[in-house]
Amino acid sequence: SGGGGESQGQGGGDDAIVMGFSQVGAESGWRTANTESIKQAAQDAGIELKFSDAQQQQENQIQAIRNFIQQGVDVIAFSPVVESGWDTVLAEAKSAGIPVVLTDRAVDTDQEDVYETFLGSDFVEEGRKAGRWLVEEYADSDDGVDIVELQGTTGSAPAVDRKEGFTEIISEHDTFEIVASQDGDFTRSGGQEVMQAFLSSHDEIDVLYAHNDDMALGAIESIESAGLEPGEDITVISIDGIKDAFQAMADGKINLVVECNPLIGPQLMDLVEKVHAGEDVEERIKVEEDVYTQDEAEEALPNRKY
Ligand code: GYE
Repeated sequence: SGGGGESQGQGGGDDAIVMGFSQVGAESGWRTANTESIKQAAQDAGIELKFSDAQQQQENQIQAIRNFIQQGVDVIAFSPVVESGWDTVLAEAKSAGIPVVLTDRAVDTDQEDVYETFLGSDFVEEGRKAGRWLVEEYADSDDGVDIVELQGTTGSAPAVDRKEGFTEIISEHDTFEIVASQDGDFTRSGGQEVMQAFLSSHDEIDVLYAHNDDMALGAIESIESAGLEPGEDITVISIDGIKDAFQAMADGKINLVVECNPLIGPQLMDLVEKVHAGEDVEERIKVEEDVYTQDEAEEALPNRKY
C-alpha cells in the first residue's frame, strides 16, 4: 500500500509504517554514525526499516528506490550520493503515490513537488565557517597562504557546497590561494593518496582544507610520512567532528573542525510519521552545528557522541 494509510507504527506491529531508506555507503565515520542513528531511531519509533547500502554508487541507489516502490513501502527516504540525475526515479515514486524525504544531501532538480522535505546541514555555511576561521588565523600574515583542498565525492552536495562557502570567504582576501584541489571521495585512503600527490608536486603547502575528517586523517598520515608535522607545518582544517578528529585535534594534528551532525535519526522518524499522516512539513530543515579549535578539543572529547 502506498502513502496515506492509517498506521501509527507503535511497537512495530502489523500496522507499522514501512520506510525504505537508501544510504550512500559506509565511506566515513560520519556515515557510520548516521546509519546507526537512523536504525536506532526507526526501532525506537516502531517504524519498520528496509535499509539498503549503495556503496557510493548512484545506480545502486536508483535500483534500491525502484525496489522500494515495487514493494509498496509507505515512505521512501534517501541520502543522494550526488546531486543530479534523480528526476526519473523521483517521478516514479510520485506516480506510485509514495512520499519521499531527503536526508543529509540535497538533489538538483527543476521538477516541483517530487519530495516532501529535505533534512540536512547547511554545507555552504560549513565551508564559510572554515574560511572565516582561516582568515582570522592568518590575519597578521602578509605572505601568501597556499591552500590544498581535498574535495568530497565529485558532484555530491557537500563537496560542491563546502567548496563554494570556503571560496566565497577566502576570495575576499588576496593572501589566500587554492593551489591544488582534488577528489578524495570522503575516504581515509582517498585523503591519504591525494595528499601524497599534493606533497610531491607542491613545495610550500601552508594549509590543508579537507571536506571531511576521514580525508584529513588519511592526509595526516601522508604529511607525517613526508617528515612534516600536521597542525604545525601545515594547518589542517576539516569538517564533521568525529571522535578520531577530536583526538587528532587534542594531539595538535588538526587545527579546526567544523561540526556536521550525523545524528539525525530521531528527527527523520518524526518527519516520516508526519509525512505519512499527511501533515504539512517545512520544505527545508537545517541541523544546528558548531566550530571547535584545539584548545576546546580535549574538554569536548568525552562528550562527543560520534
Ligand atoms: O561530511 C562525510 C560523508 O554527506 C554530510 O558525507 C555528509 C558527508 C560527510 O561521507 O564524512
